[in-house]
Amino acid sequence: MGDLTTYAENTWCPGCGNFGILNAFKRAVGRLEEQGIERQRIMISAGIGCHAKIFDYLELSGLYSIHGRSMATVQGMKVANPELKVVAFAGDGDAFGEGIAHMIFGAKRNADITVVVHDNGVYGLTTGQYTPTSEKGFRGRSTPRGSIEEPLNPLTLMLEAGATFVARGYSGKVDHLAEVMVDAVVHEGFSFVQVLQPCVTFHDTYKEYNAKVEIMESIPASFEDAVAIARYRDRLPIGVLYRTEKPVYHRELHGDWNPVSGRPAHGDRVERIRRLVAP
Ligand SMILES: Cc1ncc(C[n+]2csc(CCOP(=O)(O)OP(=O)(O)O)c2C)c(N)n1
Ligand code: SF4
Ligand SMILES: [Mg+2]
Repeated sequence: MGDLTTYAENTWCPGCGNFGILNAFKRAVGRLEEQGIERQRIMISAGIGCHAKIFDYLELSGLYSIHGRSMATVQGMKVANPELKVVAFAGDGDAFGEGIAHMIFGAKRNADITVVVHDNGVYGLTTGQYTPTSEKGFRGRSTPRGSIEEPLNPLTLMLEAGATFVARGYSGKVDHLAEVMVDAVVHEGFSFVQVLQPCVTFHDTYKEYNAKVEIMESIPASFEDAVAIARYRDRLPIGVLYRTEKPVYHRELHGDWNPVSGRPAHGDRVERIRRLVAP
């Protein structure tokens, strides 16, 4: 078995936080395989942006989606074949701009998917416009005098929307991030991982993150504690903030039936259709 590396040439800027996310996910897949989740059962998708190139750099099955739609794409994969473990990679613009409805409704219905958001607080691929998570005052191509808007807090938003697993990692803490990713994929239900990811070219946050990031010793005791910790600004705790169990969407929809393996044979389907349309 290879190490998931593909033939694609890597075009991320040297020093980009995306490298840490790629390496963490490769490690996570290795650990998932040790737990009996073979890589053939892991399907991925990505939106459009610098983050999305991760799709090209991972030797895994999946579907390259469009801007803001990777989380909808993997929901479809899961409903079609519940035996799969599905992971959507998204940018902060992707997830909380164009695709915000899919994030909220995926969490609300507790779709059994994992969403990894590469949160660099900027539209990287399109060269530096502000996003929903850019801090007030952020200067970029579309906000040369500084953004005048307050940023969204992805963690509190996902907690309130109903996500059953909410975590934060940092691309500069690769091993910790790999552990968080493993827990997210193993979790049955909507798992959201916000990854703090410096963009060295348009939003270099290494200094701030290295000063503020701290690994949490344990999962906060309650939902309210998770919300309070997610609101910290002077420090940035990383790890699992919240985890709970709730019925998952595909089971509520069709119980234990698997539309792929439980699909009736061609002849049976034709017969059923014939009966349905019979006068
Ligand atoms: C519907 C749609 N709107 C806009 C674009 C143009 N577009 C491509 S990538 C991108 C920004 C990506 O930013 P983000 O999701 O934060 O990813 P990053 O590049 O920072 O990793 C935009 C606006 C598009 N491809 N499709
Ligand atoms: S523009 Fe930013 S996010 Fe995109 S590859 Fe370069 S450093 Fe990474
Ligand atoms: Mg971005």
